Amino acid sequence: MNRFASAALALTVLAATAGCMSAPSNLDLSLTRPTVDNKFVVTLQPPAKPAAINQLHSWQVRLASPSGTPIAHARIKVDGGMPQHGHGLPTRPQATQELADGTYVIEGMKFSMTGWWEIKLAIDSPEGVDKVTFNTVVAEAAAGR
Ligand SMILES: [Cu+2]
Repeated sequence: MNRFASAALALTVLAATAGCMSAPSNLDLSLTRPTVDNKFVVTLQPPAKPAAINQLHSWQVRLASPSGTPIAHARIKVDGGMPQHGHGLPTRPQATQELADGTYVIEGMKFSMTGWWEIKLAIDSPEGVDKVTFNTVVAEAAAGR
């Protein structure tokens, strides 16, 4: 094998390794999930149009009991980050409004790069305290504009 061929091979191996750092293929991307202790069922609603990288966007969270009763007057703390990169969210999103039917608005969401992000919600309500983690994959397509 000549030097050029082995360099090309090394590059191929490098590309394959970088490929492994893309989001795990078995990620649970469900937008409706039970909380860790099954006190609530949480539905996360992303913006209608995927937000561009480094642009602020709002999400909505719908909070219900396991039997479907909306949970009002909850406080929701938002945390998250990229598990594969070891960094958190670039902003500190806040639940700023409570709409009807246990729906809350989260403002200040921002993704600074493509890939696998976790969105972690800590819920504190008159019905109890619990938490839930959602996975979201920010795709290249969303990064375009
Ligand atoms: Cu990252």
